[in-house]
Amino acid sequence: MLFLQSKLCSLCRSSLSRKYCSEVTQNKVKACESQNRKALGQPAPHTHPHLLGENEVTPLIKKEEYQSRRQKLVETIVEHANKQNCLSSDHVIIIPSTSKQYMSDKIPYVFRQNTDYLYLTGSQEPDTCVVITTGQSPSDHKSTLFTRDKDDHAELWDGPRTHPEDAPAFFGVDHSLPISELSKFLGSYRKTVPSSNLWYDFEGSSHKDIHRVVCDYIKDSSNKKFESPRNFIHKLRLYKSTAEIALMQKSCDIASRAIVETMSYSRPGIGENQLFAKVDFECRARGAEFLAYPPVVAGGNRATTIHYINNNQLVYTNEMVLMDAGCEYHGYASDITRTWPVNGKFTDPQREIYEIVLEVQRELIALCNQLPSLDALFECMCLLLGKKLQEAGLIKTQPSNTYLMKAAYKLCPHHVSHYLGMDVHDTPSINRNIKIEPGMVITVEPGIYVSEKSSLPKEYHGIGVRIEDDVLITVNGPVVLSRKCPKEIDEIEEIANCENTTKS
Ligand SMILES: [Mn+2]
Repeated sequence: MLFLQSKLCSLCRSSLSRKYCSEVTQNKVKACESQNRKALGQPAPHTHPHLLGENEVTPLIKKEEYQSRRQKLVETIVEHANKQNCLSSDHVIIIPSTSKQYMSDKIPYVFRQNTDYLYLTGSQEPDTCVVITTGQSPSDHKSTLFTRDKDDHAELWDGPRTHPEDAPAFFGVDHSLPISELSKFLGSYRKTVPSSNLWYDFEGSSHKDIHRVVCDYIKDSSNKKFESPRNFIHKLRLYKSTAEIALMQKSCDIASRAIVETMSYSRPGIGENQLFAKVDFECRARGAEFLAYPPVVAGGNRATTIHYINNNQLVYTNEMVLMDAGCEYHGYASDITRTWPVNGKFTDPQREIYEIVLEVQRELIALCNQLPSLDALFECMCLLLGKKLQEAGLIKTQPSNTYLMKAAYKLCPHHVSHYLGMDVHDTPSINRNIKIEPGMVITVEPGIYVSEKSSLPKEYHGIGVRIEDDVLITVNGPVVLSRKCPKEIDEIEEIANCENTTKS
């Protein structure tokens, strides 16, 4: 409706006159107008107005939110240290980015940032680092962001980098220096503050070169105390902010729609690779950067191999597809599993197993109202599965709950839940024995896998079913973020039905 003029826009050179530009084009114009403002090493509001709003460092997450994350980290670390009666009241926290990884000579893997570093800075560039030093009180800590050195040749090949003169305004840090000055910076810090507590993840350092610099720093330092800040960061990451919840909802919406499209696209004889390609395409086409993990696309009895990711077989009629897939949307992961009959019609044994898993999954989501720990939820899954399998006559009748739980665990040998967020298995340093609380996002993913060696009757052999949803815990109860991905039998049969004329 707006594409009436053929005159070129004087600013963005698009075929639209400026007057008739749509909202999207207006954004593009804004980007063109600010072409004289230089590009950074990652999307910024002035170069990527379709992704970022004013003051956002990454989509939906503003500079102030990153500042408050660093503030909270300092507060919790100082509080912890005070309880431990540390000799020094000075603290230095060092969090490196990751480095680029190569699959072969000069051929990089897709870059993925160290999520603890990303959480605290919003910086998406490799070979960078943040150093946070505390002052008299937690509120006068200082954050220094180390950016990659200027390198005209490298920037010509790989694109612009964020330089120290631009970093403080964009990221909201106090100072910025080139990474080549990290060693000098730490050296002079040591001179001013000879004894301080160092918070750095020695065991799981994400960057070789930065690790070397930190090792040199502590070698000549009177630092007496080193501890990893990892668990403190994870404790913050465990509770999602409003912006993070919006991002996770969108990530779940995208993956839900993509799985529905894939279900609808499936037909007997299709390759698992085709279903993989379909879900990948549908996620990216909706704005996800990539899939959050190598998806499981398992036809027939391959579904009983929990981590099957070869995805290179064909799926025949009367077999089911188990798809465990999710995407990463601006740094936030979704993680959904659906199982459907490739021809759109469950066989009786498939339906029987599917119904048991679905009932258990629904009950477990309802149980989230009681704020159990994930481990408690796992025990509930074993017991519920055991009881339902017994009712169906699939396992021996025995009064003992322990027996039922053991028998169920044989058929579902994985945990029922993990935390979800920036990483698929998010905040892994947080124990699963703590009670869940509002603000956390968890998965609920019971399954039944009947291998060919199982003692169950032969007609069940080769059936593998898992149903996985992503659940936000709120004060008003659990909210299923992946609710747009259907899981009821009739809905699934409708979508996967090959005869369905509305099927695209
Ligand atoms: Mn999962």
